[in-house]
Amino acid sequence: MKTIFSGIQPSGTITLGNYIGALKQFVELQDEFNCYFCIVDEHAITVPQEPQVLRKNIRSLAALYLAVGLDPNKATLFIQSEVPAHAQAAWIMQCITYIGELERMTQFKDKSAGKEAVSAALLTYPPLMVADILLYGADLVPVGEDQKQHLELTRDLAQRFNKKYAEIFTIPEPRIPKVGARIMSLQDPTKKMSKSDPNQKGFISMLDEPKQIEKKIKSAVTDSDGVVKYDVENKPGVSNLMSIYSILSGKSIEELETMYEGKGYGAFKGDLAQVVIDALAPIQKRYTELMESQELDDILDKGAEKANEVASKMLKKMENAMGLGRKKRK
Ligand code: ATP
Ligand code: LTN
Repeated sequence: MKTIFSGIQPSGTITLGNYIGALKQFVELQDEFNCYFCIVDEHAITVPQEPQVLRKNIRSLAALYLAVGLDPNKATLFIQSEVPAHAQAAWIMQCITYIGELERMTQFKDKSAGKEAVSAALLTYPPLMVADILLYGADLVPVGEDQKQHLELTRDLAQRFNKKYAEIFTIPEPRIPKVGARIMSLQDPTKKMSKSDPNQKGFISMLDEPKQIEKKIKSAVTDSDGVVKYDVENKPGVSNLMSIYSILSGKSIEELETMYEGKGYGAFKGDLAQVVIDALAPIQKRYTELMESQELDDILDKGAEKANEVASKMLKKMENAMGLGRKKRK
C-alpha cells in the first residue's frame, strides 16, 4: 500500500479553498492509501500567532479534518509539535539546503513582501515541510497548486540526501486536483483564497454561517458583462465561482453555462450560495458534536503515538547516515 502525507496550518479557520484543494481529496484517498494527515502548528508559528488563538485553531482544525469525513481508523491524524522528529529532521534538511533555493520560493516572497520583521523560520519553512514528508516515506502528497514548488524542493533534497549519504528516502510526487487546485479570493480573483487574508470577505470559512456565506458570495467581485461563462483570463471572478459551484454540486462547467444562459449574476450567485450552504451544513453539524466530545483528544493521542513510532525510526536512519552522535544500537 502506498503512503500519503499532507499537512494544513492551523493559522485560522480553514477555507473553502483548503477544503476543495486539499481536504476533500484526503477523504477520497483514505480508503486506498496508508495516510498521515498532520496539523502543522510548527509551520504556523513562522508568522506571529496569538498563543490562545493558535491552541483553539489546532483543536478546531482537528475537528474539521474529522467532520469532513476523515476516519481515524483508516488514516493517522496528528499534531506536528507532538512528534519531535519533525523539528529534528528539519534541522538536518536545512543543513543540505542552499539559501538561494529558499529565497526563490514564491510562498516566502509573498509572505515576506512589504514586512518589516520577517522570521528566519519563514525562510527555512520548506525544509520543515520536506522533513514532514520524508519522515513517513510518503509516495504521494495531495496539495493545492500553490505547494508545487515546495514539492519540487522536497524531491531535490531527498535525491541530494540519498546520493550523498544513503538511499533512505522515497522520492514523493505531488497530487494536485485537476479542478479546484487554486480557488481564488472572492475579493481579488487574481490572488488565491487564503485563511490568513485580513479581508474576511475574500474567503468563505468552513464555519461561516449561512447568512455570511450568502453575503460574501453576493459581494464577490465579478465583471460587468453579466454572462455566466468560464473564461479564466478575461472573467477570473465568475470562473472562480463556477469552479466552486461545479465541484460542490457535481455539475459540469458546460452544464452551468447552459443553466444560466441569459440569466445574469444575481440568480447564479443566489443558487451558488445555497449550494455552498448545503455542502457545509452537515460538516458544521458534525464539527460542533466533535468539539464537545472527548473523542477528539483520544484520536489525537493515538495519532501522535503512531506517528512518533514511524518518524523516530526514519530520524535514526538519517542521523546514522550523516554520522551524527554515536551509532544507534537499534
Ligand atoms: P495561510 O493563509 O495561513 O498561508 P492557506 O489558506 O494558504 O494558509 P495552508 O494551510 O497553507 O492554507 O494549506 C493547506 C492546503 O490547502 C494546502 O494543500 C494548500 O495547497 C491548499 N490550499 C490553500 N489555499 C488553497 C486555495 N485557494 N485553493 C486550493 N487549495 C488551497
Ligand atoms: N506548506 C503547506 C503546509 C504543509 C504541508 C506539509 C503540506 C506543511 N507540511 C507537508 C503537505 C505536506 C502549506 O502552506 N499549505
